[in-house]
Amino acid sequence: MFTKAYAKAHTNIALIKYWGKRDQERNLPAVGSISMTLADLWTETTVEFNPQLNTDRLLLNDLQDDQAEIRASQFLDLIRQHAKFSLHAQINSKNNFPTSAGLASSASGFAALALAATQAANIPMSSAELSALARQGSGSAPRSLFGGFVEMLKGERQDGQDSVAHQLYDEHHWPLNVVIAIVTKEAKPISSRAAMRLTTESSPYYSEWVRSSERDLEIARQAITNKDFSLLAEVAETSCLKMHAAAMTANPPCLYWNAITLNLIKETWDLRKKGIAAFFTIDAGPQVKIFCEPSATKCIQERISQIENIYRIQVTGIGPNPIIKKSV
Ligand code: 2P0
Repeated sequence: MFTKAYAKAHTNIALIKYWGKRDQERNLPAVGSISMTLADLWTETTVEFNPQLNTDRLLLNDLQDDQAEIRASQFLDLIRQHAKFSLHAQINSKNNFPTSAGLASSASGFAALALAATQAANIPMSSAELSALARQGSGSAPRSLFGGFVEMLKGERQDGQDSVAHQLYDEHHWPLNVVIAIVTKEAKPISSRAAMRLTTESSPYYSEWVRSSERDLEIARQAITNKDFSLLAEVAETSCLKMHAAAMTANPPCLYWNAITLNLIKETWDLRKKGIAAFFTIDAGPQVKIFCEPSATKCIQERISQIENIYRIQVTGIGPNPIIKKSV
């Protein structure tokens, strides 16, 4: 029995980064990661399997997008294989934030698609199974299956069944804010997937990146448990800088930063020296995300709005679990 289903999943930002895969084909991460789910950035997706369709159709932000449609259809193939049926679906997906601005739309996008599609196909899945499914869409997507602070395990098994996400703490544990500085509207020069591959194959720092990640995860878990902002600041910036150092030293180099990114890094360090509880993180793009204690938000916003050529600043808190509804 097929129905229509809706899911809303929030995007997430990694504090301890995922970069590199131990298995390309199954999309298994080489390192674990820890993220914070964001309150105000989300994807809403409806999926309806329909016997009258002979291909999957996707509307992304009300527009046709051939590339995204192919990726979504390949993802639904996994569900069709699992459930042994052959129906195609109409998918409508909307982000309430700019889709290609380096704000992890693939994380919330594939989390929402996994939840809505399995619900619409009436396939009961455990949390671990959902994680494994979402991971095959995007490595950061399992983290968006939960609110609050989330850890994604790299796992050891070849079939990837232990490479799953789980919630460390919900969104009430430690309210933090993120000030997101969007410094360009341009698409990233190289996809995360391609850059991870280059880094794995050619960076002399890659093995050290993988080796040292276990310790970073341990420190971050401890910092979050104890709500120790200084410790989290130190380990999150270290993880981010090591990830980018490994990517920059790939051949050819994968450099995501621009001059404004560097200005924002220096500004964040300057603020911290002055006693403001703030630290930065940067993903596969030049945007800078500044984590802070809520009381520091206004000051940070004011300071970074003085920096030239910032295109937009958005502030968000820590977000909840996804919402899933049947028959909308
Ligand atoms: C992260 N990023 O932990 C890291 C940090 C970007 C930088 O996960 O190839 O789109 O689909 O598994 O999830 C972005 O990579 O990569 C990412 P795939 P994904 O958030």
